[in-house]
Amino acid sequence: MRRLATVETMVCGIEMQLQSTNQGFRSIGSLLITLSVLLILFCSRPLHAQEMPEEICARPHIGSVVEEPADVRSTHGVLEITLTAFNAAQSDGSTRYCFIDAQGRESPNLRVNPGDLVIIHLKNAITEPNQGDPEASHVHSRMTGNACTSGTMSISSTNLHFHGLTIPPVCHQDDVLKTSVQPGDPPFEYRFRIPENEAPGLYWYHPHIHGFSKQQVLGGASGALIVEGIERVKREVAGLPERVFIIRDQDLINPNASPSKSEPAVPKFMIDRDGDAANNGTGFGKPAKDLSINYVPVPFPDYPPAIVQMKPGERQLWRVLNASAITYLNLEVLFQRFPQPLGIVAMDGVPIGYGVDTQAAGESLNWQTHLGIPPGARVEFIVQGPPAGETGLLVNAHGGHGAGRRERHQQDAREDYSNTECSGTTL
Ligand SMILES: [Cu+2]
Repeated sequence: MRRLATVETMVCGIEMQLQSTNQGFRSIGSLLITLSVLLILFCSRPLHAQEMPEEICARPHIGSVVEEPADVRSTHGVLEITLTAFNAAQSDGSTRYCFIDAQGRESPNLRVNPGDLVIIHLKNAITEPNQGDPEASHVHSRMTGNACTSGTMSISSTNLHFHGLTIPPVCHQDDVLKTSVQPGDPPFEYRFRIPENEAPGLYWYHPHIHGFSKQQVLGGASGALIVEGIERVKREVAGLPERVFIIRDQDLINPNASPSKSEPAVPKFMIDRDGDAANNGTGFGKPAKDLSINYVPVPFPDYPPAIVQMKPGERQLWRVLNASAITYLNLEVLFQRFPQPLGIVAMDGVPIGYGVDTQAAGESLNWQTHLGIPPGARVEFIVQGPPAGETGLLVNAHGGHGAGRRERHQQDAREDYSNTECSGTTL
């Protein structure tokens, strides 16, 4: 079992009481001011872009409160946005990738309605990686100058795939075989219409440069796309606060940490060239990848959890995207170590029972205590917050429940994997 996040009840309401109390009791004012400031810091959303405006692909600190991606909504039937692909080499040798809009928002949620027109101006600001890197010179074909027919697949190329949307694989829509935007190219325009009959739910966007998708997705190049209207299909979610959680994997932040005996040992046949596709471990006391939730890293070996805040006992709709390159998730929400019921509303952007029986679909939730989510997949579910004063845990439960269950889950996951929309790659 690996922790991802603690689920904590919010204390924001106390902030106002302390401030008003502070005005009335000047003799202990300094203490109360300190308390107020601490609570305001605890309750307010961290503003990473404003804290570090100069940092490209800025990421929250380990142990941060999980911040939702910014929402960009369509207006009058049109969602128009400029996204720029950036990369940023890190001192540990890893490279971050991200999409940033004109307002500086990283990997925003794109919220659309069926029938909407989507216009994305994609710019490529990726800088060349180290010269001499054999992967950097791994180019499948020469640049042509026309992004539609380029076919250039290199580590500094970019394009967009709209994972799950039923739009045509043609240039300016969802083609990823030829479409490739190079650094210095003029902005490339994506222009397509969300089908009127697109199921409401969670989809996502990421670059799909063949041979390099994995590095870019591991680096964080991904974001959510939400087709609105799920509450009209599933009335149980109407009025619920919703959260968007994007779980990504990345190379180990502490690759030199000592192997841990609590990490599961994986049979050799399970270990592939990525280390281990199920991310149960390399077989040597370390996981293959670290995970992050909305970019808050939760690294091996201590897994210091990110913090998810909820009101006590509050029911919320969690829209969880596994934007990992290789990692299969088996999520559980634990209160006092007990897995809590999670009411599945939709999988892979399609509400349960959608299109089968409208009446039955409108009233059906699928209650489970753990959720197997292969790379690229999405699960949307209702979760209830812990009681006041209690803290829950969001965990990736691989390895915590005995080998039998683990192997069964891996089989399930591997079967699911063959059904993901991006065939032929690890995504
Ligand atoms: Cu995909």
